[in-house]
Amino acid sequence: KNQVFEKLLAAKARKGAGFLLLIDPDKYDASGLEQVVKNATAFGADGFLIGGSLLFSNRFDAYVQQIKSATDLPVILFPGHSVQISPSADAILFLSLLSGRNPEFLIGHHVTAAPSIKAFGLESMPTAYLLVESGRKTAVEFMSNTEPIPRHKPELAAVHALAAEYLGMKMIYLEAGSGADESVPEEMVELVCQTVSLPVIVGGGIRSAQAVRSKVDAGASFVVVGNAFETRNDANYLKTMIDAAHPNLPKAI
Ligand code: 1GP
Repeated sequence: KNQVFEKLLAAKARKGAGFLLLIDPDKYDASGLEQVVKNATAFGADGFLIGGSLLFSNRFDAYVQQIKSATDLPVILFPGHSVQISPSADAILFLSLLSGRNPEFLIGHHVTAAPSIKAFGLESMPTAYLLVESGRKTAVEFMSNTEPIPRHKPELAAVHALAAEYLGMKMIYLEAGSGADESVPEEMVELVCQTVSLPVIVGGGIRSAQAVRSKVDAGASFVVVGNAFETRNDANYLKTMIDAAHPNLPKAI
């Protein structure tokens, strides 16, 4: 029970922060998928998120199995929709899109998904998903039909995060959206981290080791990167990005 969550917290405590690789399986071919999972595992990533805003092909479960067989790190569902649930994963980020006011993404999909989560025995990690304005409209903004938090209003993100903590959620996910023009501002990460005692995940539009490190320095417990590796298949780049999320390890930049 809560094994994946405990594992993530332990990694964060030991390494200073953690690195999660987001995989949108539709963006990789079979050998590319296996390669990036094996490389990330070898380079010390802390887990994999699988998901995206668009529907995957009907091979979703096969993709999850393929990832599981290439790594012993936690494989965590990051569903853009309640159909993205697989019995082969270890856990699920049970996301509530708290920054929005669309009931389907606050509770609707959760009710649809709950029986599968129970039947599959997936570990559920209740997570407040806060979408932050990041330039051009992102897929998650469009698909969820919600308004993101203005990027110059860190105090709005902080009060949403506080409400999440009082609702009993386990983590906060500050999301700029996959492939975002601009990542979540450091001032916002910092204020959210000062306001709540929950682990804060930051993702969306992070493309450099410096950007990874500046989110960690602002207080992020976990940094998520996905898009950057879909467009740049470079093992050394992947390694540098992972190292940047681990300030307590000797290899860190
Ligand atoms: C998206 O936060 C994740 O949900 C990661 O974003 O794909 O832009 O790295 P990128």
